Amino acid sequence: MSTTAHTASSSPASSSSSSSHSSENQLAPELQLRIHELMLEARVLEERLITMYRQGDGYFWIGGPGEEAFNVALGLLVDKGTGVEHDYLHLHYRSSATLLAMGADPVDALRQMKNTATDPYSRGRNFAGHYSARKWNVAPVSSPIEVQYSIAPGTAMAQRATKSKGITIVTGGDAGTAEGDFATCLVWSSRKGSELPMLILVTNNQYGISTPFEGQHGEERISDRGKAFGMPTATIDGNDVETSWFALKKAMDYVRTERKPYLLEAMVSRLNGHSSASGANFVASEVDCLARFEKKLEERKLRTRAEMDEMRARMTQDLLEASKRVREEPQPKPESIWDYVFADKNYVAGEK
Ligand SMILES: Cc1ncc(C[n+]2csc(CCOP(=O)(O)OP(=O)(O)O)c2C)c(N)n1
Ligand SMILES: [Mg+2]
Repeated sequence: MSTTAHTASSSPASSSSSSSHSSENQLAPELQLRIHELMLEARVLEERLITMYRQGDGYFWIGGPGEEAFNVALGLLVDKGTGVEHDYLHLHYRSSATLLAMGADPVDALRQMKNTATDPYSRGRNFAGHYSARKWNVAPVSSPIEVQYSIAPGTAMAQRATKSKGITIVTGGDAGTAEGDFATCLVWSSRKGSELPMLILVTNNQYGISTPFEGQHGEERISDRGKAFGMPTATIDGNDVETSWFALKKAMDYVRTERKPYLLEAMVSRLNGHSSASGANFVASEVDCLARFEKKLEERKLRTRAEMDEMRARMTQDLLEASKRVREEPQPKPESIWDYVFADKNYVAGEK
């Protein structure tokens, strides 16, 4: 796995110093503990979703075990809110940890798995990991892969047109970058004089369902493609919490300040295979970012193994109980089938 960080010759704005950093390469202890808690919660949530699927409380599972280090950092760094003044997110179906880090209730993910009418993301209409949250500018996650890359320039254009401070963040997998939408994103975000404030992310787990990364790409790194469009790029070890945090911070600072695109590729793991279609069993041969971070926390004497085990047991028990409650929640009524097909209000014109 390539873990080399590199930056294109066009120099991005340097990361501003922040109170979240306790040294050059280490985050402040409280932030490390918060990140760990969120990573653990995201992992336990995905384990519960897989169990629900296996027990017949859902039709399909897909999610993000193996992307927690990168995705939690992303969620914590987002400027969340509604409208152009805040960041827009065009996410992937492996983004659960980002949503949790932004403050989402994990029980809502169970509701989506069970397709209840109480599911706030799709009212029981979509499957696991397909988030959508107007209050935080999270555009609906799409099952057809990669379309988010050609949709995202739209919100970035609105941010450019209104001279707002928000940025647009788009993320997706490595295999999907073979599709035209990814090229569309690079073209539209980088037109000279009309550059867009876009953080373009790729989480590279080196698989597209069952197709290995090897042999699919002419370029050495996916991020290298951004160089042809004059944007700063980097490929980083997305399994490392601090590498992810500092790389995201640097890239975001650049996009926020320069109002231009940045392409960041994170090498991550796919810890439970592609989806329930491939069994969703744990793949022990891949790097586990959570286990790696826990070892670091122990070495740094920030959290003991016993404390982490206790946290995991408590979170597992809480979500088990929540899943039982969710089972009893109502399913969407048949007569509601046409709801949400079209917008019921003209939000663009300001209708509330
Ligand atoms: C347009 C489109 N083509 C094919 C598929 C089937 N499909 C679902 S996931 C997937 C692989 C995606 O791989 P990647 O982009 O690397 O994301 P990952 O699942 O590895 O995170 C494919 C081909 C799809 N959903 N949409
Ligand atoms: Mg992939």
